[in-house]
Amino acid sequence: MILLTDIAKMAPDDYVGFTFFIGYMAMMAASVFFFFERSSVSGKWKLSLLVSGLITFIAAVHYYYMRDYYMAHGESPTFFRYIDWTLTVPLMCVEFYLLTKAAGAKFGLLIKLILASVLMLVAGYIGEAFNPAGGSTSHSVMWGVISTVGYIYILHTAWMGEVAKLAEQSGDAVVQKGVRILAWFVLVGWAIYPIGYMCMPGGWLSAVFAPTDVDLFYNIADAINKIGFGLVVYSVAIQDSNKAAA
Ligand SMILES: *C/C=C(C)/C=C/C=C(C)/C=C/C1=C(C)CCCC1(C)C
Repeated sequence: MILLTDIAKMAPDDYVGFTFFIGYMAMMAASVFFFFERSSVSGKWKLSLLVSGLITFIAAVHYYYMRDYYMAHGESPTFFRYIDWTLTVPLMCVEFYLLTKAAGAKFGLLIKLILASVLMLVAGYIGEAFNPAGGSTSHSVMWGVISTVGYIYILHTAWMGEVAKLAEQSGDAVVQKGVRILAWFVLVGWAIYPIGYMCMPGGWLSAVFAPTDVDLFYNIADAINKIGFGLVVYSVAIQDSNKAAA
């Protein structure tokens, strides 16, 4: 009931609300696509597609709640946002691990990537959720910088570290290209998140953007990264399955 009255009140220029609704639907549609397409790829890729579908499905469920939270309170659903990321970012690390596993990726690589994402997200959560009323620049910058350490570790691993080296060693052009595109997602797509973070009160961009614009950036970034990542993995899986069948 609350939901229906709030939808009726949604302003035509509520872009944040718009991206919550469209983000929810896009994540749902992408999940259906990845789950169904598992039957089109060869056995060794089915787990990767399942993970792609889980990432967008977990996001869809969180968007369902975040959308309503935003409609009811008109503020950022920071708590749900970070639960979503804490589940989905490690699953994106699993995608890197599965792609390079055939080339010899060790379980330790996955653990290191997950620890770096936990650092990135816990620091980001403290930065946002415990930002003093009215906003504190020193608080947001300090936790933002700590979070960036985790981000740079993942970025480095994907571009120059273990993931990049394993892709190189695999001698498989399809996997190499896939890993390279995912590394671009981490460099460009993931860089949208710190921009959103800086819109919060006290943040470096708070003079230019409204506090709710945090969610505008996060919603756009989530759609690009979660669905995009899954599509890259899907394209690698399809190409490799066709190659094997030929
Ligand atoms: C599906 C969700 C994804 C891919 C989320 C990624 C989130 C980040 C890359 C967040 C990074 C942040 C920083 C690098 C500094 C400021 C705080 C964060 C958490 C927004």
